[in-house]
This record gives sequence, C-alpha cells and structure tokens, in this order.
Amino acid sequence: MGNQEMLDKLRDAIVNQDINGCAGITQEALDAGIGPVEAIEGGLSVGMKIIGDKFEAAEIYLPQIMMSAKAMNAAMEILTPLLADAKAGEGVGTAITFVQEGDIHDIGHRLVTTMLGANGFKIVDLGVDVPNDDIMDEIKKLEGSKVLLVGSALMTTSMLGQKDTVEALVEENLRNSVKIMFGGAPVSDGWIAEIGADATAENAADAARVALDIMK
Ligand code: HCB
Repeated sequence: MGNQEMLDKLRDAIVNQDINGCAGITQEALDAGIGPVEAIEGGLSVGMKIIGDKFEAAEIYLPQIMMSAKAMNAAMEILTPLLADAKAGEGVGTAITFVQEGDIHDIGHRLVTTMLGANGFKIVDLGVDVPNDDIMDEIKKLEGSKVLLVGSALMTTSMLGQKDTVEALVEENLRNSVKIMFGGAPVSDGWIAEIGADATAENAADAARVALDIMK
C-alpha cells in the first residue's frame, strides 16, 4: 500500500468513527514508514476536517463527532509518546497552553501542546475552559523566564475571548513579558493583527515552527 493510500485509510478511520480499528490502522501506518506528524496532519486531521464539514451540512450529529473524537484519541495514544521522543531542542522557553474560557474542544490543543513539547518547550498545560485569571496567575509565577502563551479557540464565541486575554495582559502590565500565539479553526492573520497578538499557525507542525521562530 502506498503512503497516500495509508493516509487515506487513517482519514477514513476518523470519518467512519472506527473507534476500535483506529489504533490498529495507526500502528499499520507507522509500520509502513509514515511518521507521527505526517499521520496526524495528512490523515487523522483531514478526517476531522471532513467530520466538521459534514456536521455543518447537517449530515451528521454530535454523537458521531464524539465517536470520531474517540477514534482520534485512540490514535493519539500511540502517536503522542513518539512525538515526545523526538525532542529537537531545549531551553527555548515555557509554553503555557490552554483552550479559551467556554470552549472544551481540545483535540487541536493537545496536538499543538505535544508538538511544542517535542520541540523543546517546557509545557504548562492549563487544559480547557480556562479563565483569564488562571492564565495571569500562571504568567506571574513564571516572571523572568521566556514564556509563550498558546491559546486555542474553536468557536467564534470563544475566539472573542482571545481579545479579552490580550487586554487583560495589557491591564496587568504583562503584555511585554510574553509572546502570544493563538490558533484554532476560526482564527485568522487579520484577527491576530486586530487584537495585538504575535502569531497564529495552521496546524500543529506549523505551530512548532512559528513558536520557535517568535521565541528567537
Ligand atoms: Co464542536 N463545534 N461543538 N465539538 N466541533 C465545531 C468547532 C463547529 C465549527 C462545528 C460547526 O458548527 N460547523 C462549531 C463551532 C461554530 C462556531 O462557533 N463558529 C461547534 C459547536 C457549535 C459545538 C457545540 C456548541 C455543539 C453543541 O453542543 N450544540 C459544542 C461546544 C461545547 C463547548 O466547547 N462549550 C461542541 C462540542 C463538540 C464535541 C465535544 C462533540 C467535539 C470536541 C471533542 C474534543 O475536542 N474533545 C467537537 C468537535 C470535534 C468539533 C469539530 C467537528 C472538529 C474540531 C477538531 O477537533 N478539529 C469542529 C468542526 C471544525 O473545526 N471545522 C466542531 C481537528 C483539530 C485537529 O483541528 O482546528 O482544533 P483544530 O486544531 C488545529 C489548528 O487549528 C491548529 O493546530 C491544530 C492541529 O492541527 N491550532 C493552533 C489549534 N490550536 C492552536 C493554537 C495555536 O497557538 C496555533 C495553532
């Protein structure tokens, strides 16, 4: 089986909500020489995108999305340790990662967090539905060190919270203590410029590249 066929098989495991088969197919892809990042970006994430489009078109409903998310988790249990093994550099700084308040979508957040860890960032993962106060407390604890704030928002509503986070940083006199990278499907370059953050990224591999670049 060629690489593209294998990636399509991973994509289909997500689209078909194959919770039981997804781990096996992921292992099959690795055995065929596909790397963990390629498996995520070229296969599994493509499947999640299709699921999102189908949901939008009312072709599927929340239970199916949840089953696709479970299939994704099964694959990530195998892939995450491999990403963590591939440490590229140390001492680039601490990444405080979180999902904006009111938002529990954590698949992309976990992928980005894993990729940053694999690229030498020390990780403080605040999880999902995180209020600004918790973010400010964490930054204050790390004062004096190089800090990258990495927020995800998957809904247009929670994306608005990213603006509040930047404003809270300014109010607390902390804006210059951190670099800010925000992402998630609705986040655009225009939005990043409008709210005064530093960067965004398309996917987890891109997030690692951008993060290393802005922390130079
Ligand atoms: Co959910 N949901 N959902 N959902 N959901 C979305 C996000 C919609 C767009 C679907 C739609 O209507 N088309 C929509 C939001 C609409 C909007 O605001 N415009 C939506 C909605 C409305 C909801 C509920 C409100 C539904 C309801 O209850 N009626 C509810 C929200 C609950 C809440 O958060 N309070 C809900 C619930 C769910 C679940 C629980 C069923 C499930 C989440 C499971 C989980 O995460 N554990 C879910 C899912 C899976 C989705 C879709 C289908 C996929 C999201 C996903 O995981 N994508 C999504 C549709 C879509 O996004 N098109 C839909 C795959 C990952 C890999 O991509 O974009 O998250 P990603 O991350 C990328 C990328 O953005 C970037 O790298 C990542 C890796 O490649 N990135 C960053 C991410 N963060 C970054 C940070 C950085 O600094 C840099 C880059």
